[in-house]
This record gives sequence, structure tokens and C-alpha cells, in this order.
Amino acid sequence: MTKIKACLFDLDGVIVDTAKYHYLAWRRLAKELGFDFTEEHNERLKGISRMDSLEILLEVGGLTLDENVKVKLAEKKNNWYCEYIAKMTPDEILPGTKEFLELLRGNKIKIALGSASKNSMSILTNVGLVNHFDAIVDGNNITHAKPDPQVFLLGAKELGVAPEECVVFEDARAGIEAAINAGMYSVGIGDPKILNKANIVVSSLKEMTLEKLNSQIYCKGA
Ligand code: B16
Ligand code: MG
Repeated sequence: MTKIKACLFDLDGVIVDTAKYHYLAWRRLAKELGFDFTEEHNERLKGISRMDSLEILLEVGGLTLDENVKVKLAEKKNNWYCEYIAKMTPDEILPGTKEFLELLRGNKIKIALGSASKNSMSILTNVGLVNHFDAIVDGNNITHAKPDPQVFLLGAKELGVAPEECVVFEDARAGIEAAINAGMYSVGIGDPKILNKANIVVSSLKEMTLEKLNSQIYCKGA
């Protein structure tokens, strides 16, 4: 039977809800460019890198722009986003997260972050969670975006744990696919219809227990 030795967490949508700040900043950019960007459009950006998100936004607005202009627009959006996240406090940690991280640490299970964001350090610092992680891998360390497994494989490597002993916690379909591609187990946080490839789906980390972590679900074929 497989014993889980490490847990890897996505950031946006799992630890904190920064999607709302991404949305405010992208909508502000769209407005400046002369079109509307709805919350429905924003759903398409979850878990996607900053430049890929900009491509989707420009597609929504029907705009084709030069690469150097795109880089400046992404920078502008990021500056606004950084202003929003600078005001984040520990109150914004999603329900059950801190308790679950502490439960894992108390049971000697290693913890890593595996996020596409290049702003993860500021976010974790502002909400007071940096010291809860044994390794932090984010958009600054990777060249391939989810569903590529790079971010999670690097996390497992930094922790010194084999992929088959790891569980990934993710809110995005691309993130669950990245976990599968890494040969890891996965827990979806959110809608079971969207996250149907995960081993199990819960509505928040408040529902997670050690029993669920080591349950039969993870031991299929092990
Ligand atoms: P940044 P995750 C992702 O974080 C977000 O879900 C996605 O919306 C964002 O575009 C991406 O990070 C890049 O973020 O602009 O801060 O580098 O879900 O992988 O933790
Ligand atoms: Mg996410």
C-alpha cells in the first residue's frame, strides 16, 4: 500500500482566492483597451500563465498586437495586481487550509507549493504562510505551464519524495492533468464535474483528513 509522504498545493483557488484580484486587473486592462471582460471570460484564465492569459484576453477583445506591446500590457496588469495583493491579510486564507497544513506537518508529511504565479512569495508572505512550506516552486522556476508536470516534479524533487508518494491539491483542470502527468495522486478542490479526473474532489481543505489522504482511493493498483 502506498503511503503518502508529501502534499503539493496549487496557490490561487486552493490556499487563497486571488482569482478575484486577477479579474479586477484584467478587467481594468480590457476597459483601457476598449472592451468588456466578464467573470465568465475570467474563468478561462484560472491556472493559466500570465502571457497565456493576456492572449485569451486579446482574443476576447478581437485584438492582434506586437510582442513588445503585449509585454508592456502584461506588466501594466501585473502592477495593478500587485497593488491589490499587497493589501492581502491572513483573513484571506481559504477555510481549513492552515489547519490542514499544520496537521500534515504534525504527521511528518512534507509540503510544497506548485503554482504558476510569479507572485506567490508576496502572497504567502502577506497571508503569513511562507514558513508552512518545505519547498516553494512557482512561475519563476518553471518553463512549462500546467498541464505539463514540471512544477510538481520539481516540487517533489526539492522535497526528496518520489512522485508516486505525492498528492497534488488543485482547483483547475489543467492542474489535475499536470498531477496525472507527473504520476501523482490528486485531490480536486471545487466542482466535481470540472475536476472529474482527480482521485477525489472536495469543496475545500476543511473537508480533508489524514484518513482521506491515505484512503483506498489512492492505493488502487499499488
Ligand atoms: P502571475 P495558480 C495562477 O496561479 C493563476 O491561477 C492564474 O490565473 C495566473 O494567471 C497565474 O497564476 C500567473 O500568475 O501573473 O501572478 O504570475 O493557480 O497556478 O496558483
Ligand atoms: Mg489554481
